[in-house]
Amino acid sequence: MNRTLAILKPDCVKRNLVGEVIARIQKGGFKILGLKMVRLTEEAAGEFYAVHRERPFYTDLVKFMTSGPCVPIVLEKGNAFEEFRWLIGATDPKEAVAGTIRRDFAESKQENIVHGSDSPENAEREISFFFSERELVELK
Ligand code: 3AN
Repeated sequence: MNRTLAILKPDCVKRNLVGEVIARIQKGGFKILGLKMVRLTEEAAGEFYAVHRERPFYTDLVKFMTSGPCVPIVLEKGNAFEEFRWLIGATDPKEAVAGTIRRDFAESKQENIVHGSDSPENAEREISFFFSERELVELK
């Protein structure tokens, strides 16, 4: 078992898709270890996406991620990050496989509903960005 971080992005919250997306995640066999709703500041969003600082879409990405509340969720499953990347699909919803969350709900490469960590190392770094260990439950 290992952990990954999902973020239901501001488009997901605004479009009232939080429940539907969480249902997909739970049906996919992921256990929820922690969940909250937060409004990211510009500074926090900039720090979270620091790896993309040089990319042309960075400013718009920070603007989008601070445009409303989002819902970070800590998930547990065997092979969590890879399995979750499969469940959400490619960054560009047009390229995402049928039945994936982004293919079914996302509107663009930027407004693509959900974030998923891209490695176990980044998952742990991203989890600690949003949650302290005492906020996470232990599943037996
Ligand atoms: P993913 O979320 O699939 O891991 P990353 O990490 O490459 O994709 O990008 C992080 C976020 O930046 C994406 N979720 C998306 O919101 C935004 N993004 C990535 N590529 C583009 C792009 N070409 N144009 C606009 N936004 C993008």
